[in-house]
Amino acid sequence: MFSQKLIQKLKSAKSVSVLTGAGISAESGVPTFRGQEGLWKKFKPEELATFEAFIRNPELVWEWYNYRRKLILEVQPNPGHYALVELENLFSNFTLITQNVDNLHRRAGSRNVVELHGNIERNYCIKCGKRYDDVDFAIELKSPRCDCGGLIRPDVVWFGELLPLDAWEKAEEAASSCDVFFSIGTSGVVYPAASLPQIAKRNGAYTVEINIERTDLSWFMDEVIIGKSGEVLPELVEKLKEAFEEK
Ligand code: BV8
Ligand code: ZN
Repeated sequence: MFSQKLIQKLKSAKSVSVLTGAGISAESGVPTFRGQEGLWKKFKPEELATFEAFIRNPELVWEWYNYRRKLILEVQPNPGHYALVELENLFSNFTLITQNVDNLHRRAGSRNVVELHGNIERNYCIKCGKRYDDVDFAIELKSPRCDCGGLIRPDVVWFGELLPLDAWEKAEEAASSCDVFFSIGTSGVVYPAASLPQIAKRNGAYTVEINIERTDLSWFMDEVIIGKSGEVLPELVEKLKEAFEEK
């Protein structure tokens, strides 16, 4: 399943960066955005994941995030998340960049995590900035109103909003300076996150895609591995550990 070239590249790699999307959480039971059972099937992104939609109907958008928060609290990280924790331990310079807002990488034990699109377990008041980061409290809230009367919003990046600058800078730096770049479980539709594999490629990284199907990014990747991340990643880690043991 893995080319000798990939194993060699990883054996000699000083720095490895990974971009994940909703696909890595699919085997935990979290619906992806654009898949068959996708989150966007019932709704349209512009109807929910935008500031305008929130201002127009705060309760509806808040309810949608609470539906997702409840779902996320009931699921567990899957072998794909845990394999990335092991991969992080094999390299001195490892950056995990995620588009996911489900906090599953941190729950699995990943340490150097760059959350490009925020984190659904965090919230803040758009008027006074007060934080509401207790996810149980958030789930109890029917209407997202702060003590100051302002609206409380999820700490995620909506369409049309800028990504957190420090997160984007870390992600861009990690993509442009790594020897091997993995794009895992993302359809490569949402920008600027989807430009990271190209940035890595342009800067000389060996680029690898792991997905259950080809995507908009596949055509320029050095290697495309078709398979479930929860199965492919643990196997890759095993192969890599064997390769590291060989003299
Ligand atoms: C911005 C947080 C700049 C909220 C999200 C026209 C062309 C190009 C770009 C644009 C355009 N019009 C607008 C834009 C910009 C827009 C964008 O890219 N739109 C797209 C839809 C065209 N981007 C933005 O607005 C970004 N901001 O550009 O600001 C700006 C701003 C102001 C002024 C000037 C400039 C902000 C984007 C962030 C949006 N927020 N999420 C929330 O989650 O509620 S995006 C949302 O989609 C999630 O974060 C998600 O992670 C992300 C990407 O989706 P994927 O993760 O890839 O998930 P998807 O379901 O699509 O795919 C899953 C994949 O997994 C599939 O390939 C599937 O095959 C695979 N899979 C399934 N199972 C498995 C698997 N793989 C492996 N194993 C399995 N078991
Ligand atoms: Zn407030």
